[in-house]
Amino acid sequence: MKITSIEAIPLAVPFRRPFTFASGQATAADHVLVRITTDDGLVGHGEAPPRPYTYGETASSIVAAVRDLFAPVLVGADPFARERLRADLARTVANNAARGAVDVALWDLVGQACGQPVHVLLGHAADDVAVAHMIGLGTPSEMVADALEMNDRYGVEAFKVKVGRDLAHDLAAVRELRRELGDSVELYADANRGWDADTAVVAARRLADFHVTMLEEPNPADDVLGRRRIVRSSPIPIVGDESTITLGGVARSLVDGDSQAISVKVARTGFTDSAKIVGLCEGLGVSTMVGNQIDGMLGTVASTALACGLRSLARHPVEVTNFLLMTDDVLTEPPSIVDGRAAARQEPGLGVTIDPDKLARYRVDT
Ligand code: MUC
Ligand code: MG
Repeated sequence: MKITSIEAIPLAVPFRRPFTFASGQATAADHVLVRITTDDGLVGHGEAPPRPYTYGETASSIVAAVRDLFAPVLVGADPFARERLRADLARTVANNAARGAVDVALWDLVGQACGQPVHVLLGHAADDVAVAHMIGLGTPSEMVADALEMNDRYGVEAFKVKVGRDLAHDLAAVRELRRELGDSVELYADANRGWDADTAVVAARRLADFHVTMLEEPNPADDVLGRRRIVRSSPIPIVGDESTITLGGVARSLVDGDSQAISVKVARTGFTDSAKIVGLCEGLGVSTMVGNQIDGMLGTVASTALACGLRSLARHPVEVTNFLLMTDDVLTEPPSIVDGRAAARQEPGLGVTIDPDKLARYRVDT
């Protein structure tokens, strides 16, 4: 099997409401659909969500990276040669979302060629996983209303609460969430680097008082000594997310003592490097969990497949609810969440079909 073409198609799908966090705000899904076609007629898909405030990529940079840097490496190659392709693609530094989407599309192709779903190829740890919902910044009552709706409507019982603003405001929101949701739900927090180290040291202790289980990216990890001070004094694990975006970066962060658990995102490390990161962390006794790069529907299907594929990831609730922000998308069948769980698709590859009318409606390159 040989790759004959690779396309990067920019899309624009409106959100129902903006999603806000300490380092930025997303107002629409300006994602890039990556489509790889082979000489035997198979078509694999991946989705790249640009997050300029986190990684510097834009839809235009993703289209250019796929077209100018990755396509010349991929056309003519065998999608099964994933290790060789990984090394070739890694010669381009950064551009993580672009490379992640290419890797997802390659696994989609391999799964289709083998007649196996991706989560089965990865290791088939589970067929479904518990879901976590990420609550964006807002007033305490807005944040509580969001959580209660996800709990009532979808049965979700784990919530990642965005924090990283004025600490009193963040603590008021967490207090309200704990009071309204009760003691049995899991709350964990993500500051997206919004605090300085002194604030974060206090925040970690106060959050633990509300039985918050983990704290993600409390401050910029580049504030090296400040970050280590937070890790040393925190009663709850400090999770690396945007500071741990490559295999080597995860290793360095763990060795240096900057993080104690790792958020793994298929949107930036695809399946191949996500699996390597999980293996590294397993060997070190470090917990991993599937995070969400404000993924669209295709990315959500991929994240669920990753979690169902690998046992360490299947253990913690998986962040796969952000697609609900989208008014629509290009898949014929949206992901579903039932009784707080998301199921892996059982069809070969990712099991997704692109709706041609929706693609024509939402693509912005014509
Ligand atoms: C997260 O976990 O930080 C917000 C920006 C981004 O790139 O990912 C999200 C969620
Ligand atoms: Mg995060």
